[in-house]
Amino acid sequence: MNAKLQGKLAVVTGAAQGIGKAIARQVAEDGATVVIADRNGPGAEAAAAEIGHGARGMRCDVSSEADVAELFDTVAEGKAVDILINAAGIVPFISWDEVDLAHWQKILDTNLTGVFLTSRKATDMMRAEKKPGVVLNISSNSFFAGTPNMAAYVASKGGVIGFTRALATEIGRAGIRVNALTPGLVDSDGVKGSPHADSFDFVEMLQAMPGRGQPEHIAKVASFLVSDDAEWITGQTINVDAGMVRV
Ligand code: NAD
Ligand code: 4PL
Repeated sequence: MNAKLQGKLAVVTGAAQGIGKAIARQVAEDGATVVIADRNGPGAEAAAAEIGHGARGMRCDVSSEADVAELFDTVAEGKAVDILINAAGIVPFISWDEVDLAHWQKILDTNLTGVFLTSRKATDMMRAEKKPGVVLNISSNSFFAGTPNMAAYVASKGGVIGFTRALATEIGRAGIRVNALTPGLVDSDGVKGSPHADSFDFVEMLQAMPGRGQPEHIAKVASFLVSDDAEWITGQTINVDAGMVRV
């Protein structure tokens, strides 16, 4: 077993299914103790049981400040986690004519404010203990591509990249690294179950390499980025999309 994350405590949000779940599995296999935090509480617990390695599941809506406070205050009895991976997200398929303020707000609340809330709490706790730590935010290559039918989503994912850069700059002195990862289209549970799944078929033609992105493609890079092998990488956006966009 590769134990590059041995002894680390990691929170992975949105890990009841999809990319987050694959990341939780990979970091657990790489030695970390994992807490799966998801709005879907039973799903979080089921994923944790499936992954094993001492993984635990907790219900947490990342857009709720109270839920996020409760998560981090209970997860290690008030002690800081080593690793925060923000994978919780809503992936909409909605044409521009349908985008109203309620939709915009809902997407921003989870995809961007959720990243702020968890980062706020986790990095405050790390610094209180003078503990080095890592934050990894799952953005999307749709920010570079301007992918259609997801305007609020693309805006939220650009916000995540901007926030990643700013936080990394401010917090590097505390020994905390902050990076973003931008997947291209991935056959996640959410995408496979979407009534619009076929609408993304055009993406494969845009990739340099053929094939459909899988959650495991993302998980391997995520585990590297939160490991000490990436100790000199911070404030960066790592694109993982079979060469669809060249950043
Ligand atoms: P998915 O729908 O399969 O899983 C998303 C998970 O997030 C679900 O378990 C859901 O319950 C959880 N979640 C949603 N809102 C939440 C909230 N407010 N609080 C806590 N948990 C919440 O999605 P996925 O395709 O695996 O996407 C995971 C991440 O990867 C998202 O951030 C998404 O934007 C990003 N991403 C996905 C793709 C893709 O093609 N699938 C591409 C680029 C980026
Ligand atoms: C290229 O983040 O980046 C579809 C769905 N196609 O969610 C995404 C691309 C989707 C993407 C995304």
